[in-house]
Amino acid sequence: MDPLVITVAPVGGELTREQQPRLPLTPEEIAEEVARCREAGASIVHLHVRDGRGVPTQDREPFARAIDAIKRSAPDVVIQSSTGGSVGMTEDQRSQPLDLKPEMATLTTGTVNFGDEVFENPFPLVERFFLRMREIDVQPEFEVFDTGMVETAGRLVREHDAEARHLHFDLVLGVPGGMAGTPQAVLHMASILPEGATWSATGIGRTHLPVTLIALAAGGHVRTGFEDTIFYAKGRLARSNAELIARVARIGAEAGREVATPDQAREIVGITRRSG
Ligand code: KMH
Ligand code: ZN
Repeated sequence: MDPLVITVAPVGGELTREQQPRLPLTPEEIAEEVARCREAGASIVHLHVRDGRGVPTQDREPFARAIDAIKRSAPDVVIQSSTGGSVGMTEDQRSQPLDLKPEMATLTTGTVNFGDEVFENPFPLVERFFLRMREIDVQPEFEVFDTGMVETAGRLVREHDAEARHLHFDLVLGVPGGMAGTPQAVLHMASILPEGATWSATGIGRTHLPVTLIALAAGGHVRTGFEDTIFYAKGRLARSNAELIARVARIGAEAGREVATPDQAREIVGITRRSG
């Protein structure tokens, strides 16, 4: 099996300090947290940022400030900017981080109920994001919440990607409204991915540990962090994102999956082999 790529999602697009008092908000706080996560075994950071009041934003400037700070605190980490943003943001808002040409960016390939709200991703929007990423050479991580989104990723590749570049997916399971965060769901999703694709998985909330464990055992990679779970165990808030990363790294090591370096992660997810 490949070394284990651990992605940290330290901020999220919806979470508040009221829910998780250790949530990093400023560029400096985010960068310091990413450095601790890098130390603990993370090789990719899935990045959301906040404005000066701590409100989620997709604006270019706060993204640039956070990325500059991360490049100082954890220079080798892979930065994966969110294009999902927060529920309700417009396409123009969501696409701004792409102006900074990150190495990688998320691409959710369908609409999903998101608790009481709707995370809207109609096909024309998804297609525009995909084409823009290909044009500026940003590797997409297909962020899929159900099987239909895998089908849509396949359609994008069939219609627009004659060169057959490497595909990487993140299975986001356990969102209220999306697919369940069960071992069976992880294995089913992994079984329908296009041939040769790599994948990571995360379970939201109480589904986090089962999804993590099955992904590790099945040869997938893992995402963790406050965006996905604010708890370390039932009733006990995580002390930091790094605490969550360290647990995955420990379990991975016991299971024969040493953590990947950022350069190994680049290779595995297709950043450095994206033309071949
Ligand atoms: N905040 C969610 C609505 C992404 O980053 O690309 C969307 C999200 C996905 O977090
Ligand atoms: Zn996100």
